[in-house]
Amino acid sequence: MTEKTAKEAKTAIVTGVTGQDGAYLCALLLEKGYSVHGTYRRTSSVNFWRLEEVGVRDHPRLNLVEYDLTDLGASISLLQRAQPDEVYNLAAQSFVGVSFEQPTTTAQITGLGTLNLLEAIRLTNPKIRFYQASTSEMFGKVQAVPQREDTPFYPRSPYGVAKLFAHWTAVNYRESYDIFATSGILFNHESPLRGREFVTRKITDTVARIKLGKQDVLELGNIDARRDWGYAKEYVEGMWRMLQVDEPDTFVLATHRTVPVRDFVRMAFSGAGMQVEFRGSGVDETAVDVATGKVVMKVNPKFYRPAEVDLLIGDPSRARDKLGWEARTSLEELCALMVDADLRRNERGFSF
Ligand code: NDP
Ligand code: GDR
Repeated sequence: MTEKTAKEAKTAIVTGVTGQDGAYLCALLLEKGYSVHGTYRRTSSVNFWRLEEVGVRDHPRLNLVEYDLTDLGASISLLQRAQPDEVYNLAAQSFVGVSFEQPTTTAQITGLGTLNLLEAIRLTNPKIRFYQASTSEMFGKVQAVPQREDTPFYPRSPYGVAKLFAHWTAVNYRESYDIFATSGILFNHESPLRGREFVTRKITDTVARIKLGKQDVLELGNIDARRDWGYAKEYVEGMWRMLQVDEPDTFVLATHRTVPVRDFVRMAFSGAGMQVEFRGSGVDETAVDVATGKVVMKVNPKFYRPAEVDLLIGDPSRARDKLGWEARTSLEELCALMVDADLRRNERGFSF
């Protein structure tokens, strides 16, 4: 895999550039010499804080474009104007919890939105290379451990179902129209840029607030759920690699380690210099600060989901063999860097 010279510099579209992965991927592509068209949605108060955090908000090769994935016409004109070599489709309604409350919106953005982009590629320039942000949520009620590219899918949420539609649409466009449509089945990946609604960041941000005396208790849902958590910055490198190989394919990116939410809670408190002890079980389970005897975490059933994904653990062998990609940062290191970032933000008095 060779770096492109400035003369051969490519153009990429990154949908969802305001999100966690969008910001890291955008920074990576700019570093590699790409021109990037990063798409964001028109809202009354657009927020580019992640692009600011990765230092590319005003980069001369970054063009920020208003775009909504649900609009086919907008997808066609986006491609006609940008003339990209590569499209990374990261835009989605990506929060599993909300997908139960807004299933139709989720299906329209996360499912049909992907179809719009692929149709736009088919109609304008089938040579464009396309990356689809697929997910371990497609495995849902898991049919095998660990999960690989050929493990049967069984999604457990409207989000998982919508992503499965998008995944098969990408495979179908690959097989029907010879489009370079690659699907990366990524397991959970986190960072200080993670949205605060997701469990790891909710934990690290709240632990920082508890440590600084700004909050008393962290409230969580199902802390028995197990996830395979990696570092987002490394995962976007895997996305890029997937579009540099000769053939489109499907790849799992994961760490091959699974940890319950409860252990991440313990790790985060420990990262802030606090030791906690878990007491009770089920809805009555709490975590107590050993130094003070105060309850610092409790379960609130309001955060339970109608259907849960209990256990995820991925087998990233194909990515290692074909892309030379491997997760490097341990969960302990990742948790520590998230806690540190949230301590600093909360000390400064604000946190996104
Ligand atoms: P985020 O939720 O942080 O970002 C999602 C992005 O999609 C945001 O920029 C959001 O814009 C944008 N978006 C939402 N709706 C639309 C729309 N209708 N039109 C255009 N853009 C829209 O997600 P992540 O960065 O964490 O994830 C990136 C992708 O990877 C997502 O597709 C996600 O489902 C998938 N994925 C993520 C994993 C993870 O662990 N992070 C694992 C596997 C897959 P706005 O800021 O306006 O809301
Ligand atoms: P997930 O991530 O659903 O795996 O989807 P999330 O962090 O939301 O949940 C992980 C697990 O933690 C449990 N949990 C809680 N979750 C949240 N958000 N808030 C809580 O208070 C809480 N308490 C317990 C959840 O029930 C779940 O089991 C993420 C998203 O990024 C998707 O877009 C992506 O596709 C998948 O990861 C892979």
